[in-house]
Parts: sequence; structure tokens; C-alpha cells
Amino acid sequence: LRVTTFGESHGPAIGCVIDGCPPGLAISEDEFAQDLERRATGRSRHTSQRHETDAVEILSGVYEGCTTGTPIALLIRNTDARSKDYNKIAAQFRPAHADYTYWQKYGHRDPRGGGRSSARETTMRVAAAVIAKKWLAERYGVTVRGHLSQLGELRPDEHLGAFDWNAVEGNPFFWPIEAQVPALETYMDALRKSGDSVGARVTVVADGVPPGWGEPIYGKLDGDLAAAMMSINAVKGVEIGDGFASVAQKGSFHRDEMTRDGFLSNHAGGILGGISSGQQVVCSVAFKPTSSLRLPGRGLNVLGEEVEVVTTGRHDPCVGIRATPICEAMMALVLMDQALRHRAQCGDVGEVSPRIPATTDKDAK
Ligand code: EPS
Repeated sequence: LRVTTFGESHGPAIGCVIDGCPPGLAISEDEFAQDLERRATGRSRHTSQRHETDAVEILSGVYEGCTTGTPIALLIRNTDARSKDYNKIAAQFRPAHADYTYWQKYGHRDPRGGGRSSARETTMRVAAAVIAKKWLAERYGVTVRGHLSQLGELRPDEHLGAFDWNAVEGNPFFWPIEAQVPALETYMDALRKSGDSVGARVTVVADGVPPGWGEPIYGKLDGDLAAAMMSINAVKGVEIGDGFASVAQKGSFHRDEMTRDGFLSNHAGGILGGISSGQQVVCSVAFKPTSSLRLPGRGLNVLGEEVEVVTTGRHDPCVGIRATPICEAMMALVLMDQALRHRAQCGDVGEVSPRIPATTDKDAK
């Protein structure tokens, strides 16, 4: 499966091409709306107030409601781009923004709303993954879901309530403990007023992944997941399972012991040697604080002179708040790709050698 996106945040449209989807999957334009709405700006006062319609047009690869096996092209027209600050933005570099490295690389400025470095680009990843999520669910019963697992310094506090997947869709943060949501609202209100921004962490979990997906060395499932998550704008870190916490663990703790009823823990995040173990696949992703701040900072202009940079406009004080559907999307796209590759080499699930029955794990958080 190959996916690429095109378009700029303030260009006429954004889009993607999904190549390699098998034929015969039923898909309609309406099916994209729900996940696109979950990712969209303007869902709450805590995100950018840009209001895009995000209506998907299917341009190719689908005939009479089903995928044909040819490249699927999806298009969304931008409807709420505003450009009043272009002159100022084009002349300066925001500290910590990609506009500096884009300029060093390409030698020119495209000030159209951050262009490709804008969070707008992630819209098409989510759209592409609507197809992957549906294919994985129908073909293998695999589901992918995520939640915010840290907002700035705030972590889920189980003294306030139990972790609950059902709570995740009921608040604008994708937070799993409903009783803690008011504290997040207060935190974000203060942050927004201060003109600053903050980072966040998203955890994504795939259930139902059979053992055997992923390649042992080149094309490891964890390697592909890390690359996919890192390709999201503003991502600075990726962990599989216990990730960096493994550094301080003893082997006797980290190893996931096995019984006939399944693994007894999941520190590995469902991947051993680059190949899925049959447990939940668990990945968490670190988003940096966004660089477009109302607080003045020292930057350079295109002449190399030092300038004071202040960014106004419709920016996200925490882009991680909207990132749960984006991380789910990248997990689903990688899993679909690995499923197709596994099928090509080893046949379908259960076709190769007897396997130990799949395991049952406690829900990961
Ligand atoms: C973004 C800035 C804002 C956000 C945008 C990402 O857009 P604008 O420059 O038009 O004010 O609204 O996010 C989206 C439009 C989106 O769909 O995610 C940025 O600087 O990255």
C-alpha cells in the first residue's frame, strides 16, 4: 500500500493518492465525514478556529461504490483559508518552525498558511486511513483506536476516575478519564490566554492484529510505525510498548511471560523482532509545542537580520489535542500495508504452520 498527499494549507485543495488497495471494498464519500470531523479545527475553543467543510470527493479508483484496485484519489477543497499576514510571515522565520529549514532547502518562501508544514496536511492521512480502517476491520476484525495520554504536564489521574475508552469520544481532548476533563479545560484556557503553547502525547492501540505481520529486519512493523508516526508534522518521539521506560527495567520485569492462556503482560507493545505477536499493538507519540506563539521570540528575517517574531492568527496552542485520529490513521495505514505484504509472502492468516492460539490481554492504556 502506498499513500502520498498533496496540497498546501492555503492552496486551492489538498488530496491524496492511495495505491495498492485491493478491489471490492465498498466505500462512499459520506464514510469519510466522521473521522475528518474528529480531527478538524474548530471543534472546541481549544483548537484553531478555522472552519473547513472537509468534504471528500472521490476522483478515481472507486466504481459503483466499490474500490477497483486502481489508485484511489481523494480531494478536499480548502474553503476557509485567509491570507492577511502573508507579507509579514514571508519575511520572517518563526523560531522552531519548519519555514526556516524549508527556506534553507528550497531557497524560496511559500507563505500559504504553512503550506506543507501545516497541520492541514494531516487531513488527507485521516481520509486515506478511513479506507485502511474499514479494510482491516472487514478483512481481519482489526480495530485501531487512540487517546490523548498526556497534555503538557497533565497525565491521566486514576484517583479521579477509571480509564474508560467510552469517555474518549465524549470530550474534545480524546481524554480517557471523564472526571479530569474540567482540569484540562482550565489548563488550556490559561495556556491560550498566556499566548504560549504546549506539547502532548497520544497513545494508539490496535486490537485483533494476528501474529505474523511485519518483517524481521528491513520492514519491521515497529520500524514502519516509527517512520509513519515521525512523518506527522510536529512529532518528536515515538515509543512502542514501554519504549524509553524499558531502559530502567529489568529483563525479569520487561519480558512478557507466556502461558497457554496467553501472554501475562505487554511491555513489548505487541511486537517481537519486528513481527506482531498477536497481542495489542501499542504505540505512543510525542508532539512538540506548536511554534506559532503570540509571545515575542527572537528570530531571523530573510536578510539574516535579527527580528522579534510574534505570530497572530488561528493557531493551535496544542496541536496534539487533534492528533489522536492522525496517529490512528498512521497505525491503520501501516497495518494494512503489512497485512498485504504478509499475505503476499506467507498466504493468509492460518495458512502457514500451526500457530499457538491468539492471546487475550488486558486493555493497554
Ligand atoms: C495551522 C494553522 C491554522 C490551522 C491549521 C494549521 O490555519 P491558518 O494558517 O489558516 O490559520 O487552522 O489547521 C487546519 C486548517 C487543519 O485542517 O488542521 C498551522 O500553522 O499548522
